Amino acid sequence: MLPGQKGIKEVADWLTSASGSGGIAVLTGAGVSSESGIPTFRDKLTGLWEGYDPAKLASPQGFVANPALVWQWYDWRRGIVEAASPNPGHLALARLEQLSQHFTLITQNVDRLHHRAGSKNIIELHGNILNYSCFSKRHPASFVAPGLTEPPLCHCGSPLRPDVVWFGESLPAGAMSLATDAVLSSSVLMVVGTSGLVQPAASLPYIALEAGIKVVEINPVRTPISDQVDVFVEGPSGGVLPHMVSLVEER
Ligand code: BV8
Repeated sequence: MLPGQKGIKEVADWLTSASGSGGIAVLTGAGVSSESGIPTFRDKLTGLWEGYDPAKLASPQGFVANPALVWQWYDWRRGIVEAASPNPGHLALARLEQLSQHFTLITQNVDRLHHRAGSKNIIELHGNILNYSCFSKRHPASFVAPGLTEPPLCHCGSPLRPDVVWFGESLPAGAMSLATDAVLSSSVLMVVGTSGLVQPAASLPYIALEAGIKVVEINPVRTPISDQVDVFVEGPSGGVLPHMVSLVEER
């Protein structure tokens, strides 16, 4: 049997027993949305933005240096997100949650596709691109007229920005401790579609490994944790996850 296939059956056994008692935690990154047509952070961004460093645009410094450019970059991304649909990988994770007594989905993604796929217990570590915030509060998408080419001012006088966590900004209060607790109270952590480069989210698999929790990684490309996890399944999440969850449903 191919190692990948053997891994999938073994993981299905672990998920079946974890769904009953131990609990399942999942950490997702941009890769889980790539089959929905949303560019990941570190693949080449096509079109107008080629050659820009996303980490520079996704930062307070980048916004202050060129608010119109950052505003248009997020407007472009928001358009892609709004036109995208959850893919079979998102749907499989929502199904796995229905099959599990204790299930937490921790995502680095800001596209809300897990919510649209039907997942319920979600921790968004990096915010939500469809909303806005200013330096004092959150604002819903409806607060801003479409088609602007630079950030409008909030009535508090500060410029509006996307409601996401930029590099150099702290995560939402309590998000990391909630995520860490969810990982430590599970018997399996699935790490899906992340390059494992962004902290502190990237520390979660190591926390699980330290605690002796089984860690399963799904990614078409090996990452810094691939040699340390219990099972590395090489493949796209949109193909691997539905197959894995169908094996759990058969048991
Ligand atoms: C913070 C929102 C306190 C914005 C994002 C140590 C500790 C703490 C902080 C740091 C630290 N070291 C450095 C830092 C600073 C920084 C950081 O981590 N820098 C890195 C780049 C070195 N961290 C921070 O600033 C964080 N804040 O800790 O506050 C602090 C602050 C400063 C200094 C110290 C402490 C805030 C980080 C949040 C940044 N915001 N997003 C936006 O979206 O515009 S992060 C951004 O990257 C996205 O959320 C993205 O999801 C995330 C992580 O990337 P990935 O999801 O992994 O995506 P990537 O493209 O990299 O990889 C995609 C993967 O998918 C690949 O592996 C690919 O093979 C795979 N794939 C492709 N197709 C598929 C697939 N997998 C499965 N199926 C497929 N079909």
